[in-house]
Amino acid sequence: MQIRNTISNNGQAGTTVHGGRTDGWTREAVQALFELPFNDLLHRAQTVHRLHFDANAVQLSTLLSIKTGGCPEDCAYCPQSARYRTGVENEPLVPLETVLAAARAAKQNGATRFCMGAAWRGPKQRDLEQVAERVRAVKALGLETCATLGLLREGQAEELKAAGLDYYNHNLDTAPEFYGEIITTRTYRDRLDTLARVRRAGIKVCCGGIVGMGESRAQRAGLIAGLASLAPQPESVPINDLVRVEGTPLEGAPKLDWSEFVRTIACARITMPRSTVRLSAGRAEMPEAVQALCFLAGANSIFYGDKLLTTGNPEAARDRALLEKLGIRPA
Ligand code: SAM
Ligand code: DTB
Ligand code: SF4
Repeated sequence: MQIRNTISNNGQAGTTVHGGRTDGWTREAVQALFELPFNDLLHRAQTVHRLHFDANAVQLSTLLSIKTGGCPEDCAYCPQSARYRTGVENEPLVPLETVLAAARAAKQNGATRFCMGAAWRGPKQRDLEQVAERVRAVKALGLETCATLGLLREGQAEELKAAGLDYYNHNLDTAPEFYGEIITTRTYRDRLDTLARVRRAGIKVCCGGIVGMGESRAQRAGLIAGLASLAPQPESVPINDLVRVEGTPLEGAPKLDWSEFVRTIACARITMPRSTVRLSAGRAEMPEAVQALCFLAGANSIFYGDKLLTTGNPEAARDRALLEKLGIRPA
């Protein structure tokens, strides 16, 4: 009964309120959302979406891997871990001018945010200075800046903030009890600590996860509940459908049914009504109709550009055509 009350309340869970934001989503309440009939779930998600956003606008973020491969961590999904033979080589930091050229091209193509990713456990001091230089330069082009560099130590987030970093991406990745089957070299707690440092430094939080790693529906609900319970909730929530890369331990993970992916997006939208929900990795293999359902379920951002970090993404021109077909304005 409690769950019914919670989910019939237009997506606003009712237990704890911080600064006007609700964050009391239990895993059980999220699981009850997952179990709604598909049409009911989408209707609810779209209703919540329209309370807080223009339903016909989608934000465009372009990714660039500024430091590829050779990562010491063991994330089972990741082609950049040095532990797996995936064909991704360990490369040096991309020079400032190359980053700037990519950022200019992204802006020219209509992206509003430029996200720089590095395959590090976390940045060393020298790394951080070099990233700060790149953040300053990208920001000066008039783009929003985002970085994903791994775990941050005390003081590092402040340095990034001072350089003009708008967002820091650091994902919870999955439910706490499934986490240990995916990553052993950093804990869920480590991730929460980095997120707290980002928040304290006044940088906006981009935090999401991956589905399709062999987790159960209850664990997908656990991921969403974990994200929704962050206080304040993340400004940006990337939902990735696992890109199964040959050579990684998850290369043979069973593909998640499209309807379950759309449900995950809808649950993120309902539980994090004011967050931007990004339809992230996995679009290269996703039919346009499924992407359209994700927008209907409340996704209002995509990674835009021909490449994610090391894997493919739909061509920018195709994405522009898709948005045009749906009457969606790039934002
Ligand atoms: N090394 C940093 C870290 O892990 O914190 C930043 C880069 S890492 C590649 C950023 C995120 O990309 C991961 O947390 C994960 O959610 C996502 N990701 C990596 N490989 C993926 C894959 N094969 N499919 C879907 N998402 C993936
Ligand atoms: C996020 O959640 N997804 C992006 C971004 N944050 C950095 C990364 C997706 C990576 C997919 C695999 C690859 O291209 O290497
Ligand atoms: Fe390294 Fe990040 Fe890949 Fe994990 S997800 S192996 S930390 S690059």
